Amino acid sequence: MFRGELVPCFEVPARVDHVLAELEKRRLGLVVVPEAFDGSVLLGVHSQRYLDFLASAWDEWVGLDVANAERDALPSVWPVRTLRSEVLPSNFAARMGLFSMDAGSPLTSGTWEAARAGADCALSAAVAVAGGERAAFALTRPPGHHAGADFFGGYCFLNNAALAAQQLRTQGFERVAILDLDYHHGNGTQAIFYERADVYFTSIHGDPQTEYPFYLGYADELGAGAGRDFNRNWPLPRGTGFDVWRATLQQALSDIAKFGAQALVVSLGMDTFVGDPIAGFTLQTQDYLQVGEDLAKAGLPTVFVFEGGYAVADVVFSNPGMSLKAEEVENF
Ligand code: Q9C
Ligand code: ZN
Repeated sequence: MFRGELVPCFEVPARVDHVLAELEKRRLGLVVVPEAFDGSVLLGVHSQRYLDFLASAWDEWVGLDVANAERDALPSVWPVRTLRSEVLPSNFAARMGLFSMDAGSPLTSGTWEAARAGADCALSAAVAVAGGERAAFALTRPPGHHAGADFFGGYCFLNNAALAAQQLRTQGFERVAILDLDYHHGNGTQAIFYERADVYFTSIHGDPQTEYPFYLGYADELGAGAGRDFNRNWPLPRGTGFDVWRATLQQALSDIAKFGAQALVVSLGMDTFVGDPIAGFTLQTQDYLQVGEDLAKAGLPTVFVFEGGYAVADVVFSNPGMSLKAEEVENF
């Protein structure tokens, strides 16, 4: 829903198809299908009532009217401020609004299955890193970082990066850092860990004064309770280029080192790219090589989780020099 009309979604399957095709072509590493996790692992991050809603939402929607099978479900009413959000209404539209944050993230027939598969992908990457891999990239969609413990929005339903971080905690990493590089602030991930000292969250993003998700992501959000000083935001103005962005990245990495992180989860949104249709930074293709070098220098076991990035055909790497040679692939 955009300006009163239903418009095509930016978050489309082709995003992942392009990246996967390029990964296979350039042989950047072993490509594996994720394992399927038991649904109970999602409770490490999300509430039971939210998961129950998501799992049954499509069938409920079609149950209201068989014609709904041909149209997406969108929220139309929300429990803002003085309205009650602890009471679970039986009305479907009321529950849809209770569990959502915007009108730009429709539910469609495969949403739950796709979100589950995306979460499986992030969890599998975390398991691989916990098992000794230096890094693993979870090629997920839908993305996850806007999804909170009990709400969807910003094209996100299950918080893949939060699930990966929680999995690393469960598998013995005492201190885990999440570095969110998507153009949009990772409000869901921040909120999930806001009162925890064991997971440090830091994000570089467009200033919420002008950029989605608007209502979170300011520099004065430092964490609360036991989590005080374990949250740090780096809002930057629309139009920010690579020099300033990279200097900010280095500050964020320095804080992650001071925190004493034993593992890193990178929310890898590629909507920082200059050609992105819904974002405002101006990073260029070759800049991402330096981002990779900076992240490598952090020297931490790392789970990369795909987030946004909507310049669909350009989001893949177009530098043939990046491909590994056959013997390097063997050693990957
Ligand atoms: N006219 C992620 O990048 N607003 N989500 C779009 C388009 C929502 C982005 C407005 C942006 C959500 C994961
Ligand atoms: Zn984004």
